[in-house]
Amino acid sequence: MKHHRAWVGLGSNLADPRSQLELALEELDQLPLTRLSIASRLYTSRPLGPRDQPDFINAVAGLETRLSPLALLDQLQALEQRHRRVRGRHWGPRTLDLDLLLFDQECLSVPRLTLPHPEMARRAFVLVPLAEMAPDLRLPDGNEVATLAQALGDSGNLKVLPNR
Ligand code: ROI
Repeated sequence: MKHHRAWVGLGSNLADPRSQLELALEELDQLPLTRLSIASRLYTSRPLGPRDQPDFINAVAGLETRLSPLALLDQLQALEQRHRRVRGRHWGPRTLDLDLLLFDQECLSVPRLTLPHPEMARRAFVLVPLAEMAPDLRLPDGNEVATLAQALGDSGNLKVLPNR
């Protein structure tokens, strides 16, 4: 079975977001046929979408996996459920959000999953942590992560979270 490289975006703005993310990173490393190979620093970011919600903590993780994209998605969704993610208002606050951003250089569009993640090139809270680890990484369309991140400037008002 072949190894794949997957990138996952993590976000939380409820119920001690820093702990949600720190625990989620450990749990990603425990998923079947998967290990965490790299994690970005944690960032605080202003909410994209409705403003009347707490700031988010965001990070990105690089996984090595032998799962298929949909099997990995199943695992990520089960992990979200274990954090008792409340599915409330669209684009509202959440305890843990895991977005499958990239899976090798695959382009996929099925009802459950679009790869690359269709919003990632517009989201500073995804591109800035990703560029920290993999500036030379390119999306399947040829765009370089660092270039996309620079183009967004400081739109998400991202700040590295100080260590506790
Ligand atoms: N805004 C920020 N800053 N970070 C997120 O992770 C995030 N996730 C979301 C919405 C509500 C769109 N806004 C966000 O799902």
